[in-house]
Amino acid sequence: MDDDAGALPPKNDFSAWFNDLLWRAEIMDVRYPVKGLYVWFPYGFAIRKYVYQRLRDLLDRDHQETLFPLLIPEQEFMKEAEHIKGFEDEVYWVTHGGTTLLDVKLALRPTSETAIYPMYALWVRSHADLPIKYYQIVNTFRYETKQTRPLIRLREITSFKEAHTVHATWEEAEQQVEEAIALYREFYNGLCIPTLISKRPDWDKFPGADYTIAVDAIMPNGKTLQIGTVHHLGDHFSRTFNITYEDKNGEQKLAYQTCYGISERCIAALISIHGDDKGLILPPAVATFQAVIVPITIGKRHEDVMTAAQKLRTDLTTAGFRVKLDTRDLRPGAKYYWWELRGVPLRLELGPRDLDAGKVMAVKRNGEKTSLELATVTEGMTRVLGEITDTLRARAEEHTKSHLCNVESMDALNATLNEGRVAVVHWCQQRECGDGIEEKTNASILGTDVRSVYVPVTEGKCIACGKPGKATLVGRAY
Ligand code: P5A
Ligand code: ZN
Repeated sequence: MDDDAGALPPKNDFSAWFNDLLWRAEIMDVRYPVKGLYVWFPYGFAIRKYVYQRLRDLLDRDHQETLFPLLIPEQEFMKEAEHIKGFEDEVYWVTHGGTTLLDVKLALRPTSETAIYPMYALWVRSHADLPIKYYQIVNTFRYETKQTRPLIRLREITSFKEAHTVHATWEEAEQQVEEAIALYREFYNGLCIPTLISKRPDWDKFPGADYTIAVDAIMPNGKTLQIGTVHHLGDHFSRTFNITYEDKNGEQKLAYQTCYGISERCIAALISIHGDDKGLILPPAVATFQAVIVPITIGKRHEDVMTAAQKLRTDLTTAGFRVKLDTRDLRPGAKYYWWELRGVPLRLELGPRDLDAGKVMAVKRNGEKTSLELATVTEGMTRVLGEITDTLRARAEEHTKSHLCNVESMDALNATLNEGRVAVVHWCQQRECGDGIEEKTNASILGTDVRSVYVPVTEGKCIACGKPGKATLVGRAY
């Protein structure tokens, strides 16, 4: 990478900071010559690997991983009316095989309901087959017309985790929605990303769903990013695709379904929420390297220090840490700068004096220093990495708390949004008032029934009409 091309813009110039950091920290290259498609650098792809491994581990507790085809025949795609309406403007079509026009057009999956559910219809026979809880992690394609951005709004979503479940009753599907929300909460807590979880208004639910629960994060500029959704599909798709089962009394019954998804937006949130003016800050759980060892060698102690640094690396690697030993022929200062930009949580500086004292200097990404005993270095690492995680989580929570504001009038709402904050208002849940609020503020109603410690469930007068209303999040969304 070319580190000489000026400095990273400050984080308060968020868009510039984000775009610049993606290439400087070697996460994504945005120069691929198709709009909305981007390339993962190996360093960024390693972060993705650790993030998605956590997601897999959570799902694997009671889901099974599967893999469906990318191409969906037109007849299947066109079966569910609401779903088509929601996606028809976003679908890429494959129309030719070589020079031959295909008999049946094939859609590149924008999401896989219409690929998976015809197969579920074949697989589900009796109540004993239920519930089904499968997921896949695949690329999906959406011809997005809003401004595309790396990791945030892609035309090829490279890392789409979609889970699709089938249940005997509406209530069991509702229970699954709750479990999926709990799972996403745990996932994001592991990434130290505070979430706002709420029920989307009816006009903003997933095409073909009974209702949608969304997970939003507040980005540094106060805009919200939808970083996951959980949908109760009722029997909309099971009717269309004929997913039925024989119940205990031998009767044929319609099944009920849910689906829920997360994309690489989780990594956009991770980078944005934790980073600072110096660059990336990665939580140890998903850092490409959890620590970098920088040997400080001078004169004739070079060999000693290098030998000790290699031993340190071996000890830490054996204990399960991801560690990089930076032996490049660069000044230590240049190495510090390099690894700070790339967000490594801990730097281990090892020089002759540390060595003689049986110690190594551990410097956290925020500059805090602690001296660790070499003899018990793995315990020391565990403790310090734990502290780093706690600090990051607390810092992110503070950001979220300070970007939420209770608002009781339209004027105050506009002011709050313009300050880059997310508002909590009361809203009567009527579409008319919702449209009014959105138009007057150029913002979105994110949702009601907010599940967040920062947003108590309250009732009050609708800020548009004065009738009784529920606590509702309003924000400017990506
Ligand atoms: C749930 C999984 C679905 O597609 N079908 C299977 C359901 N829901 S969704 O809300 O449309 O998408 C799930 C999540 O994916 C992210 N997302 C995107 N990320 C990057 N670029 C895009 N173009 C994009 N579109 C959706 C969102 O986080 C969304 O919640
Ligand atoms: Zn109202």
